Amino acid sequence: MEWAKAGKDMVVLHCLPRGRITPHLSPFVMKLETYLRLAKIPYKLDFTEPFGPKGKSPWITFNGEEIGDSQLVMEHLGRQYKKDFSSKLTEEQKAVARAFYILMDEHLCWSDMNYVSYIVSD
Ligand SMILES: N[C@@H](CCC(=O)N[C@@H](CS)C(=O)NCC(=O)O)C(=O)O
Repeated sequence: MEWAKAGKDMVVLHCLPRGRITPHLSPFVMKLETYLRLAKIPYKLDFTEPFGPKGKSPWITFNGEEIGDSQLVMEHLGRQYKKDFSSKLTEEQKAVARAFYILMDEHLCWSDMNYVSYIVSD
């Protein structure tokens, strides 16, 4: 497999190219790359194959596995590297965090797309 050449324990983050005046146009890539940097997990960027097996971006390859969806990737890497930043939360706090994540990822982020189209068309 092409991305296995990246080496053991190296995350390859596949995504669209960076924005002109933002680190990235995709909020999902912003979230995932911020997590990788905070968790100090080694990663490389790939802009040549931005859409993964499920046709969405971002996705990663990691030790021969292909994983899509920024949240599932963070949960997977959190377990692998013991870098789950929610692990110290109570069950109630985890439930609130999950509600906010769904509000942001599934609903509010799409209103941000007006801003993205402004940047792209500028
Ligand atoms: N839940 C996914 C959402 C990813 C997503 O919707 N990415 C957009 C780009 S920002 C995409 O790939 N859209 C293509 C499509 O929906 O066909 C995640 O967190 O990674």
